[in-house]
Amino acid sequence: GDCYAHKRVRSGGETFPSVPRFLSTQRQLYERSFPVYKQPVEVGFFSLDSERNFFNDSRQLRYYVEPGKSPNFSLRDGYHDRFIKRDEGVKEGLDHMLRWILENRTKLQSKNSASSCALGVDFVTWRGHLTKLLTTPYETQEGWLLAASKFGGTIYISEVETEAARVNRESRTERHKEMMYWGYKFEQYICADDMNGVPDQGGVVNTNEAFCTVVQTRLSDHKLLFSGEVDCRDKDPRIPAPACYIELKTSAEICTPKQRSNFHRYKLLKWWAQSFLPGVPQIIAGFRDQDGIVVAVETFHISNISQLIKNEYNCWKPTVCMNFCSDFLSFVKSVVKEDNPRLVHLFEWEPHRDVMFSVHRDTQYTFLPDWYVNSMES
Ligand code: 0WD
Ligand code: CA
Repeated sequence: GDCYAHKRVRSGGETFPSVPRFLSTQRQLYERSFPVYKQPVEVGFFSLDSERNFFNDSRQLRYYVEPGKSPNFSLRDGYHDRFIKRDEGVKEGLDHMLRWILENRTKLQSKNSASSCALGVDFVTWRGHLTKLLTTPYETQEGWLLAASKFGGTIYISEVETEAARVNRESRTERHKEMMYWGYKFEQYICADDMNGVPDQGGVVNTNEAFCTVVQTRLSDHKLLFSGEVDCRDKDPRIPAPACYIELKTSAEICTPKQRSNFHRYKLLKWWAQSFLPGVPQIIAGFRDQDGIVVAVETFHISNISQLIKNEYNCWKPTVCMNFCSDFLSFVKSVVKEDNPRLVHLFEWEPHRDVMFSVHRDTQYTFLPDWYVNSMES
């Protein structure tokens, strides 16, 4: 037979010495040993207030207050009268992270002084973008667009909303809009503003407010600097970040074996990927019924999740997620060679397809702002 046709390749289209033009997302190609992933180190944090103003401090960090096993929280409470929603039409790109980098530049540079590039890292991005990469080999519904620019030796990666995502966002049902509020309301039932405080369950939910950790780590030979939003921390001040952080989630209550299987196969994949990346060790999940009443609260330890799912037939594997992400970042490095903040390589992926890219010089895709470029160059 023709063995060549059966040979699986991760990336292709190459005619030496030019670069590959695409990257496969087929799971089998990434089933090898787990890549090096260094323990993430928190190098800083920042806060966004109720008007989305940036502060180079932890003023928005909240403290976890244990809710009890079956607390009967109503997640619908306050949706109509005590809810201020962030304007999702405003695309902030990497701006808050870039602001943090500018204000903490000397700290970063002295930490990474042995390196050739200005910041001493290969990639700067949001944690959420990396989560999408980790789950790509298993994603069958939503594609993504990631813009990449190289500047000062570092590649910045910023998401571009797909057409499909924009259509979805603009056509949400009233029920869906309300359910999006439920996750934030759950946070309010469980978080206090002060170490010795109690949750203010009658207060306003404002989704402009955020506390973000900035971590540095390495995946294979890729040095990463990324930021992610953190819901709250353990009250014990002796636990260092990011080990003290706690991710909060809500999910529909599980009543049937089928629902349990779907939860393991799809939801736990996303939860694992998101928290594993910054080294957040646990998730507190509120399971709610159709009417938005929390009927059970459960803790998931990130380090146990891969054991939990091992009984599912044909389930996701952490090693596939991490190896795909590592190979994608290698692919980006091989493609994005020119150091130019106005040049964008747009990486594009649709389910059941390969990752592809296109090149855009000085277009609407350029995302590194002049205030950042000018300040870094001076
Ligand atoms: O411009 C963009 N395309 C994005 C900007 C996409 C995603 C996030 N952001 C920004 C925002 O400034 C936000 O403050 O990143 C911050 C959060 O970043 P992340 O931690 O990297 O994002 P992700 O892990 O996807 O989400 C963490 C939490 C979510 O919690 P749940 O439990 O639902 O995963 O951040 C919130 C949400 O509460 N969140 C967002 N907040 C603001 N803008 C966004 C968003 N686009 N997406 C999720
Ligand atoms: Ca959350």
